[in-house]
Amino acid sequence: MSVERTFSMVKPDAVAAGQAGAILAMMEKAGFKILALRMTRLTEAQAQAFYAVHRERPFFSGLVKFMTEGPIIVMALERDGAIAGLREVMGSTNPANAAEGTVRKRFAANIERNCIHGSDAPETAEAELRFFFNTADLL
Ligand code: IDP
Ligand code: MG
Repeated sequence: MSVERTFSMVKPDAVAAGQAGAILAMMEKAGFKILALRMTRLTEAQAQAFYAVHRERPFFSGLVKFMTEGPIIVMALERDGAIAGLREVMGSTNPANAAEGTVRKRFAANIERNCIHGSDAPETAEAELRFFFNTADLL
C-alpha cells in the first residue's frame, strides 16, 4: 500500500450529539494523520453539489435536509491505504450491517443519519478534498 489522502466529514447528527471527539479519536487510533480540519455548515446548494451523484435517488431531498441541519466537521486524512482504511473504520452505510467497533455501529441511528462520510475512491477523494480545502491547507 502507499500513503494516500482521503476526505472525511463528521455529519450533523454526530456533531450535535457530541460524538465528534470520540470519532476523531477513532481516526487517530486507526493511524490517520489529520492534515486539515474545519467546522462548517453546508448550504442547500453545497449539500446538493456534494451529493450530486445521488440526485436521482429517492432519498436525495431527505439527505440534503439532513446534511444542512447543523454544523459538520470536514477533514483531510492521511495514512497508508487511507481510502479503503477509512471506509473500514466507518462501517457499512446502514449501521444495521456495520461491523462491531466501527463508527457507524457505535454511533449511527439509521441508514441516513449515519454520522460520518468518507470518500470511496482516489478520484472522489481528490474532488471532495478540493470541495472543502485549498491547496495551501493540504501541504
Ligand atoms: P456512503 O456514505 O456509505 O458512501 P452512499 O451510498 O454514498 O453511502 O450514500 C451517501 C449517503 O446517503 C449515506 O451515507 C446516507 O447518509 C445516505 N443514504 C444512502 N442510502 C440511503 C437510503 O437508502 N436511505 C436514506 N439515506 C441514504
Ligand atoms: Mg458514498
